[in-house]
Order: sequence, then structure tokens, then C-alpha cells
Amino acid sequence: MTLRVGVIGVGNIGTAHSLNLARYVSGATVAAVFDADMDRAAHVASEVGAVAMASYEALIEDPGVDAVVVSSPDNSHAEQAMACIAAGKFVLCEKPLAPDPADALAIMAAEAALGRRLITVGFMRRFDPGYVELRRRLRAGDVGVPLIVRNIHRNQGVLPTQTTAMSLTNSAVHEIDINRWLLGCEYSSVRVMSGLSGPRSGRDLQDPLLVFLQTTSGPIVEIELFVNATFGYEVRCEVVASNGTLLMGDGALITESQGGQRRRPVHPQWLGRFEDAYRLEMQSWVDSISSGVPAGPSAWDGYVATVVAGACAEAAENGDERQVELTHKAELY
Ligand code: ISE
Repeated sequence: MTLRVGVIGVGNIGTAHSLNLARYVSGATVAAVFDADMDRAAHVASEVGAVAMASYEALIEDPGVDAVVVSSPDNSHAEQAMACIAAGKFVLCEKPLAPDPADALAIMAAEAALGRRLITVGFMRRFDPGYVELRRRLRAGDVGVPLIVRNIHRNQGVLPTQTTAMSLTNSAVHEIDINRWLLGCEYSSVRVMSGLSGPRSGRDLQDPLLVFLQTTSGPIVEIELFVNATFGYEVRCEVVASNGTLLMGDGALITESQGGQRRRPVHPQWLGRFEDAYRLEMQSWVDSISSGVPAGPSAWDGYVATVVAGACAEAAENGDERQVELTHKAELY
């Protein structure tokens, strides 16, 4: 059976999801799209052979839509995910599940009341071949016990309206999720340091930031977050372990050394760097729905990432250490 998917929000990522579903993912079609910009919705709909809907509510209620991708602006995720749960439809919700932990709690409560999981959170790095290999090597144990994980997350640039809290809930949230997935643990406390900000930082943006996460099982996670790095997009992850280190580079396949110089290309943007991860994530989600239990990060994972990002935002503002306090983890997860 072909899964008929509705996509809410067709900006950069929603358009990429729609094209992936239409061109690369088997077992699914894009049946409907919605965007607050109706011209954009009409354009994407015509590209993928879908219908442009007049509202997100109409898309969710439509009997011709079996499952929904939520890729609208971050502040709309929770409301739209809740509407999908009310309609009993599976959702692939972009990160963050909700910028506010209270909304993430409400989503988990709605799933608990229903007695089953409908939400998958779009932490697509869990499908990136580099991170998958890093996790496999860590599990194999050949470098010993992880002690420190150093992460680099640099964006070419962001809008002038970006705030420090947005950098944490929208960008650092990826490292918050992927490191607990790599290490198989939770976080207990967080600290954030900032010094000089680059010239492109607006009044409410401290950039770059250094984030330190203490884990419950011991290793320290460090994240350098630089959202106005200008030269391109770069994500790296290095695990320092008791018997060696493992470094996941920025995804470039070839590093050229010539004429006394070493070079490799830098991706300009995140969509290109994580192209494979987005496709693999979507295929895994589509494949899993027929089983009734959606694959990938759950609402619990989305909730944890939101709580930790919120603690980081408070630590950045107050310059102190913040404890991570999580609610009880329900059976469902
Ligand atoms: C963006 O929203 C993403 O999800 C990218 O993966 C991330 O690296 C970037 O920092 C975010 O702004």
C-alpha cells in the first residue's frame, strides 16, 4: 500500500522532504501540501503532483492523507503535532518537537492517553552514515571507554533576528540528541560559555558559544556552536576514548594534499551535507508506519532535547551551571 503523505510547511526543509518523498522514497507519495505562503505551496504541489490545501487543519483532516510531515516554523510544531495525534495520524515532526518543554510534555501525554506512539522527531543525524559508523565503532569498543566528545557545528549564517536561545533550540539541539544517542546516556547538568561575539551577531545573539554537557554515565560533551561562521557549513564529532580517538569529519569524501597544502571541499549548507541522512530518515519512517510502530526518535527524545536546550539557554543567560531535570519516562518509550 502506498502511504499518502501531507506536508505542512514547504520552506527549505519541507520542500526537500516533499521532493525526497516524490523522487527517492519508495512506498509513499505526497498527497497534499500546505504553507502559509500559498504561492509557494502551489509551486511545490505542482512539482510533486500534490494538492495545495487551504489550511493545515484541512490537510490533517483530509481522508486522502494517511500521515503527516510537520516542517513549519519551530513555534508551530507542537500545535500541529497535537492536531495530528487528535486525528490519529502518524507524524514526522521536524526538530525541535517544541521549543517549550511544557508543549513537549503535552504531546507525550496525548500519546499516552491514546496508548500508542504516533510521533517521530526529525533528528536526521541518526541516519547519517558518518554518525551511524561512529556509533557502531563505539559499540564495538575498539577505542575503549568514551571520555570526552568534542562537537563542532558551524553554519554559514542566520537571519539577523536570531537569538542565543534560538541557536540552542534550533541548532545545538542536534548535538544534544546525537550525543545521547551515541553514548546511550542522559545529561545531568549543563554550562555555557561565551566570549567575544562575531561582527554579524545581533544584539540578542551570543555567537560563537561553547556548551558543556555532563552526562549521567561520565563522559563530557563539548559543543562549539558558531551560527555565523560565514565560510560554509561544518559539522564534526570527535570522541576521545580511553584507547584512542574517533573523528567524524564534515562528510567530505576526498581530502586533497598538493603543493604543500591540504584541502577538501566545504558544504555551503546543511541540506547538502545531510542529503543522505534526510532520505534515509524518510525511507525508514515510511517503511516503519505499516508496522504500526514508527521508527526513529520518539516524542521522549524530542522532550529530552527540548529540556536540555532550555537549560542551556538559561545557563547562557545567567552564566551558571543548570541541572537537567526530566520527568518520569512512560512505558510507551
Ligand atoms: C537547521 O535548522 C538544521 O536543522 C540544520 O541541520 C542545522 O545544522 C542548522 O544549524 C539549523 O539551523
